[in-house]
Amino acid sequence: MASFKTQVGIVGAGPAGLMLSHLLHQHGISSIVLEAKSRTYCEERVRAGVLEHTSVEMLRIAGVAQRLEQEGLRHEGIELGLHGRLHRIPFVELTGKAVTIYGQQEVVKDLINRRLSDGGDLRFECGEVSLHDFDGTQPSIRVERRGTVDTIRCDFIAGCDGFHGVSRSSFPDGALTIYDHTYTFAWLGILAEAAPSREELVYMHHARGFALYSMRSPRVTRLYLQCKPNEDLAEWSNSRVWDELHTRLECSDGWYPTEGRILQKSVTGMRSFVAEPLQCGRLFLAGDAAHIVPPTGAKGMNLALADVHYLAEALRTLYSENSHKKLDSYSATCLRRIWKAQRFSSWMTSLLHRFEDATPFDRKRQEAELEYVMSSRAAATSLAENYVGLPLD
Ligand code: FAS
Ligand code: PHB
Repeated sequence: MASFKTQVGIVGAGPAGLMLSHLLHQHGISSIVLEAKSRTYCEERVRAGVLEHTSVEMLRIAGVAQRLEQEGLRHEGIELGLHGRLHRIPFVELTGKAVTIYGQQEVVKDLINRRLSDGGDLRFECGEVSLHDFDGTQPSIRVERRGTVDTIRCDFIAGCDGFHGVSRSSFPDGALTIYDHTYTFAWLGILAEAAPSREELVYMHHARGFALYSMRSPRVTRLYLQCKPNEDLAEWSNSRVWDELHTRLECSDGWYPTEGRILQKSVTGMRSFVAEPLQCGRLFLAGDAAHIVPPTGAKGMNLALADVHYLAEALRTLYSENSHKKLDSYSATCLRRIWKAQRFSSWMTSLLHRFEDATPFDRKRQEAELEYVMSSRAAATSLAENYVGLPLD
């Protein structure tokens, strides 16, 4: 039974928890990060791949963008597709900003390396975590592992433990208002050892379902197919996956994705979820612990980074200026950005996916909306400014 003291106890070593710990360190604020999984697991978990302009700026200013700037792929636009016809959305021309393709696990690796080289206290495979007294003035985190219980006394707790974590479920009954929508489809995603054969991402609307062509590096591509939520991967041989991708992504210019060895195959559910408020006493939620967006808008990781940008700034002003102003408005500030990202992500999802229960009128209306976005500079600019990331206010 050991007892530790720190200013901020952080649960979860995903992009949110690690970036928060780093930003706090830069402000001279101590933290301990508790992570249930091993370091290797966190560094190898394949998730998001698109960094907004806003996130790249944040990582650059925080001094953790060296490898990102060397290995990240700068993309100045995306392509939307309908009936095999592609239309490019030129981000830089429309907004002056671009996005960067850089795997989430690479961001996690960079942050872990930096925290450890700065002497950060990261505890992987930490054991069973429980949160206490965050409605009082001396919150604590109990960590039970192999029969021993450690206690971490802290001023604040940051719940950065994702959707299935312990933090949100620690809120008292009735303290949270939940907004939730689960889609009737999912994404079958693959990672393939195939050099990208197209410069930019392709978002394709197809009668058989949505398909996305993305990438991770000059040697690895990432592709997604709309599928059933309970899709059985055993029914998807590698050749069936490539055939379906070929069918949905074949373009009128004759392009279709280059095949390669499939390194990873998974099905990811689609939901839109927000828990309000993001604060209960001295417990603050950030990232997937408070909100989930469907990945069509590539907002997941970016929202998590934005939350901790605000939380770190709020904690800095408290500790250095003894001002509670930003901490008291943390939840409201994040929720303004979260709901804009929810709107954009569900709009992109409804624009590009096949809805089984759609009427013929719905289908025509959906195609007309996609045609409009593919032909109107105003509509393309709206998509572009949301995709590259709205400014942090
Ligand atoms: P994370 O989930 O990344 O991190 C939370 C951490 O807390 C994890 O390491 C977890 O092990 C730890 N933890 C959980 N419970 C704990 C406990 N009780 N004690 C200690 N630690 C605990 N977004 C996209 O834009 N594109 C994508 O393609 C994409 N794919 C995704 C695929 C999947 C399967 C998932 C789940 C999400 C995906 N996302 C994608 C969204 C993703 O990028 C998230 O938004 C992002 O990981 C959020 O980061 P965090 O909030 O840090 O949460
Ligand atoms: C990805 O590369 O994993 C990716 C890209 C764009 C999305 C979602 C996922 O909208």
